[in-house]
Amino acid sequence: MTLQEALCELGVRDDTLSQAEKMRLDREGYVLLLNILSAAQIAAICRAMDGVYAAEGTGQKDGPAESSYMQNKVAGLDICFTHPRVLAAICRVLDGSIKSLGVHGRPHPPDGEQQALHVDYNGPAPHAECYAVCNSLWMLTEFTPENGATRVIPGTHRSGQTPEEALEDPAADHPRQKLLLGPAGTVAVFNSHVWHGTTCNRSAGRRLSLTSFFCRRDDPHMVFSSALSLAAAQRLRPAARCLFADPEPWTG
Ligand SMILES: O=C(O)CCC(=O)C(=O)O
Repeated sequence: MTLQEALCELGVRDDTLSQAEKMRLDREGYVLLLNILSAAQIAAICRAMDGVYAAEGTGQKDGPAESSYMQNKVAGLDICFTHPRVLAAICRVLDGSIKSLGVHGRPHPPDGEQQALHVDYNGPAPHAECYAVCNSLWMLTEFTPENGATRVIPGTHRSGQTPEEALEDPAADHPRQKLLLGPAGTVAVFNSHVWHGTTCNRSAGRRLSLTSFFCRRDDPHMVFSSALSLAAAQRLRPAARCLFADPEPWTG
């Protein structure tokens, strides 16, 4: 099955995103997609992820901040790399040449830190609007100004610079930063060359989210084995499996 056939089977069409959404992604580097998950889907995803977090100590004192490749640890997250609206947005940024790099969860607990502004790429800065990476941030609780919503600096995917190159202190607040805010069930798709990062969680509750990350299918800086384990590959239908590209299964 070709990638184009897979995307078509998963429901991605030229008009899956509105013109305004496409323009926002192009110019600002991000777009908010509302009502992607229902309350029942959110509850099921949170239950599955909490089992992994409890086993790994993710988000707990001295535990890791993030749990990686969660599609290999639990079933039930497949919507995060197969939803047509999200895939259409990823395809817009990566010119339709996409490869899933898996699903990663971040419980961002109370007092969770403000990350330094960063991009999700180690290769050279993009030029001629040819981008290598694109992320989708799935809000599993409401994202508010108090609970550590992700900040982005609009338009910086076109700056040709990383925050480390351009800023004296990438961890500091930035005068042009915008917060990605929305109710649970919202997905923010952002060009991963946009400068971004979590803000500090000053609320009493966890800010639950996951990221479903993609790269350009043939990017030379993102070449490693598939992000999909053999067991997960067997669970998926061919169109979903095709998004992961590599025949070699994930080895951890
Ligand atoms: O969870 C967030 O707010 C953003 C996470 C992020 O930027 C990252 O882990 O690279």
